[in-house]
Amino acid sequence: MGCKNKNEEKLNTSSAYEREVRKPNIVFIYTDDLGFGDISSYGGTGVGTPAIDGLAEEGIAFHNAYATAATCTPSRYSLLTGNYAWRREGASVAKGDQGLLIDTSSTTLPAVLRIAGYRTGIVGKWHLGLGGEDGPDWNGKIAPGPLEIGFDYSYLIPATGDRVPCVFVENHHIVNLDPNDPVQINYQEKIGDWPTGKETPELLTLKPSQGHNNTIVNGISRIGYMVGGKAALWDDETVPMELVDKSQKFIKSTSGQPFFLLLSTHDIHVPRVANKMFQGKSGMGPRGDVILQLDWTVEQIMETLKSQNLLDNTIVVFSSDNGPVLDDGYEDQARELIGDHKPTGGMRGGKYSAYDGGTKVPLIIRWPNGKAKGTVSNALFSQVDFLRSFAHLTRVEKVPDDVIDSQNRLDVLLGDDEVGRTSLVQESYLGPLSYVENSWKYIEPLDGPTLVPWGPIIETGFQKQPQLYNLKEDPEEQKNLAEQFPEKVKDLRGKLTNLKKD
Ligand code: NG6
Ligand code: CA
Repeated sequence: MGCKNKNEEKLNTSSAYEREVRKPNIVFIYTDDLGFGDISSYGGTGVGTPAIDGLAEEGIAFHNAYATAATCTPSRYSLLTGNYAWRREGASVAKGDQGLLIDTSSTTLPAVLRIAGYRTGIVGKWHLGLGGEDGPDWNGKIAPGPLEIGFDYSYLIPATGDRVPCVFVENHHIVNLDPNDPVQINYQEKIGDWPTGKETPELLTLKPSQGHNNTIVNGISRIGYMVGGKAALWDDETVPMELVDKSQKFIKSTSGQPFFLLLSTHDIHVPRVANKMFQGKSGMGPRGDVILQLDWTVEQIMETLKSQNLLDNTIVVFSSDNGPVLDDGYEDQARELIGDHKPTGGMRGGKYSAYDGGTKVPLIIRWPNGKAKGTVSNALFSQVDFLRSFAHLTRVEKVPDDVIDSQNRLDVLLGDDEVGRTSLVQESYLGPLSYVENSWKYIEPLDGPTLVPWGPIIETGFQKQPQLYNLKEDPEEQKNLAEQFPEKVKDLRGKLTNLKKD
């Protein structure tokens, strides 16, 4: 038998495959605060997630994939721009009236896919700011936003579910806004006469545990003050149904042109308010119930693709923007009812943290035609790489130079390269950056609180001394080897410093 060079064989396989599924549709389901250990196929024990597990059975489950940051805004910034968000001043957790954080002249993932001929849409959580420097004009044309950075269609939760305004924005306008009842928003002080959680806690159906005591909308007090726009308010219990409905409409309106849909779920972020279908069904309280609800979302999307005969030419990606958190500001018993379930899968830290629990997230890709079906990949991958990888997949030859951090890792995504990146950076919420190279991880020394100060009981990663862990031998980051390997510390610190200069 003729002996083919292994690399050649690999190349042949991928290119034949790529030719076959050239310009597949891409449905990217980006969840919020879902931990590595929250889904059954990643070892979660608390809640069954059959639809998500089904994706893993039909695709590749990545066990060494990272969001770039331990909070939402910077992770999403990286996914869309192909750059680390710490390069952009102010790209930390965005306020609800923040102006657009992505420069409209920058290269973005949707813009690249549009060049490749795709119709591009985003449905769900945005949290990257809207409008110019002064923020959005809520009652007029809300721009710039997704439509100015490469999306053809958008249906947004403007910031987060726990930040005002609690309204959907479709393309440039608030949905169902009555011009006689304009929306007013203030993040500094109370405006209008709508009750607040601080003044009238007796009106609340869900009580805050930290912050979240400003304007009450639907019995839940939020971050920020709001008045007006009554007819436009969303109903927390049907937000996922609304997002599924808009996603289905986007998918169904395809006319043969390939499409990219970013479905950015509100689940499982706070406030965790499950629809009646899921209330009390998980036995783990609202946090478990909204995991079931998230699984339902995935099921609905897969059924839609199936009924539209699109499964054979659509890539489905499933991931999360940062690690998990239990008490994130509302008394929803997440901590009390967690039982043996381990949302981080046993990793140290969680949302906000410099430890791996903050950024190592589930990532599943289902390719059409059963490519690498049912496999697990341990290749090192960062979500910042989607931009160049999908550019390569869709034959966009020249990605402009403003995309600094993204690498073409299509072979990893296809399951053909089991090594992946050699290094990546993780951004914690309050300060330290970490630099991972192969199995080493360096966390820069910084002075600050060792626990997230407002109450989620998560280690931040702050330590005055440098930290060095061997992730292969010590994935729980328990044994700081910095003193034992000073040269390694010096080497990784130097590399991180150099990267910051790029
Ligand atoms: C924090 C909020 C938290 C959440 C987070 C952003 C408080 C006490 N905590 O400031 O509830 O909204 O910001 O989460 O206000 S993220 O997933 O969108 O990054
Ligand atoms: Ca998040």
